[in-house]
Amino acid sequence: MYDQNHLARSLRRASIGKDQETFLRIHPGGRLISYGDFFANAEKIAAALVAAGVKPGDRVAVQAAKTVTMLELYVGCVLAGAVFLPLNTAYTASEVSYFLADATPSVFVADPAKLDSLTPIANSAGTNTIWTLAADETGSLVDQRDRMPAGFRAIARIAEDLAAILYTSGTTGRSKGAMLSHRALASNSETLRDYWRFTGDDVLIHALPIFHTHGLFVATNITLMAGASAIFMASFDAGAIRDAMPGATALMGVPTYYVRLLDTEGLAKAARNMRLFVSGSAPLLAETHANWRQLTGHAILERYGMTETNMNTSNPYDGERRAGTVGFPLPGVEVKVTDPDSGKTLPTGDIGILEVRGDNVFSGYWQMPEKTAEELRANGFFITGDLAKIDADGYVHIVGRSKDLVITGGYNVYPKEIELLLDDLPGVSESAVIGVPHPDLGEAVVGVVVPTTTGELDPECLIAAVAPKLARFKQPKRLIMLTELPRNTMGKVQKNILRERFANLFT
Ligand code: MLC
Ligand code: AMP
Repeated sequence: MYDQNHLARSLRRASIGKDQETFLRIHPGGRLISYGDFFANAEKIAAALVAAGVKPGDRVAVQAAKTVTMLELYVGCVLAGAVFLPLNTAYTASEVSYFLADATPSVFVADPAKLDSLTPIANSAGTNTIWTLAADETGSLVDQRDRMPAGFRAIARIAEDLAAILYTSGTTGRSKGAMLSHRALASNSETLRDYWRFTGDDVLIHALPIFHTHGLFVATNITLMAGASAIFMASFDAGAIRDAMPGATALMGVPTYYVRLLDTEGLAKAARNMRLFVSGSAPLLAETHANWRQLTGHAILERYGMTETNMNTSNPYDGERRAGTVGFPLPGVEVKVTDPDSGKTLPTGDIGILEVRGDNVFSGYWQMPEKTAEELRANGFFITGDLAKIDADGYVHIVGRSKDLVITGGYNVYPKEIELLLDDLPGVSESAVIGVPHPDLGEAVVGVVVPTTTGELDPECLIAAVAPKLARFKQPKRLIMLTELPRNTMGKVQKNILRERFANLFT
């Protein structure tokens, strides 16, 4: 029934004939979701979407708590040929407004608690079908689903058709929608399943959010494609993850997970029979890698990816997992390090911009052909904006970023977006937003503000003033007042000097 739909086929293949087996075990409570029930519900949602007028290629946006129904909606979209567009639950109404206006979805699924504020926003984006989904798995999406029969025949989709759009922040402050094809998602997750040896016997601890690549396309797709099962946690809780380990085989997390888990009692014993710990989305400190190994005996497997590309490189399953590196290009992925000015490939060991090519790479930015052309070369190489080197043994090292980006607890924050808001406030002459080392989050967002000469500014008031427009994780953890910003001879703000000066703010 899924034969004609590229990604649906790939997601379903491993669980055919295993309808009674468990796909998800919900934590807390232990409720079991079988493969059969999960796909039947996804089929019903696909039928509901089609009944609501959703056509292939239409966007279906969702900003809702992590639930099984949201995963069913994802697969339902794939089956209906729609483009799944999940949004971070931390986004404020003002942020959501941008995404809806840009993507003009046919359907928007919202948390019922936010319905009043988001309905007018969705309506002005031309979206009139608004369904709700609450954290307790109730809402009109569920009602729509339960009115429909299962057995939906997946709409035919070829490899190039879009399956999802995920927004990634942009250096100019405007977020860009990365268009991900059926091929990009299917090929990458299948590769990862095999590279990391996932089988039907695996039990993954799934604590990541499902509105980003890591929790959705890595953790969820791999589980489905292996016919494995997952312990499905609505949010991160270090104690709950530790307690789940004896009944699990694998964990995927951002570095903050590992830092926090190291602080839990009894970790070594709990982790004893685990098979695999994967880290990514932000740099894992070599120190965390070493501490983890010493305590648990496991070498964390670090991999490197992006919203635009899914996963590009991974440390080996069998060979040496080298701390401070992101391993080797995955099968089917080419990487090279190029000179930022000439675009020429650099010799082994030299630092330059990492470029990647493969089936995993996105199809471009939604309705931004100029941005697409700037970052995606005609020959298929995507210019990641990450600074890297490849050592003599072939290990890729991410050594920095050429893009002005802060990664805090695995979430990306583009300084420009915050600087634009700060600069608009009365009494602010200019601002610079930087990331500085933070023991828990890797990097923390810090704002440096230059007041107008007359102004007396209270940092707390400034943060409060931008808060309604910024998701919590983007808000500066600290604001510092300076009389001027350091600039080079060209007049460009020298953020490196600010980063050095405030490097010890949190450590
Ligand atoms: C929460 N806060 C953060 C934050 N997360 N601040 C900065 N950065 C973050 N990442 C805020 C909270 O709102 C709260 O604010 C305060 O910080 C402390 O909250 P907490 O309770 O300690 O945070 P918690 O809810 O536990 O969240 C931390 C976290 C979470 C690490 C579990 O951020 C998380 O799930 N990160 C994973 C992100 C992810 O999935 N990234 C993958 C992207 S895909 P206050 O002031 O109200 O107390 C990608 C591609 C790839 O990058 O390669 O994978
Ligand atoms: P995102 O846009 O949220 O997908 O974030 C992608 C960015 O996260 C990459 O461009 C890198 O800068 C960073 N990243 C992901 N994985 C790693 C890693 N293992 N080490 C260092 N940086 C990483």
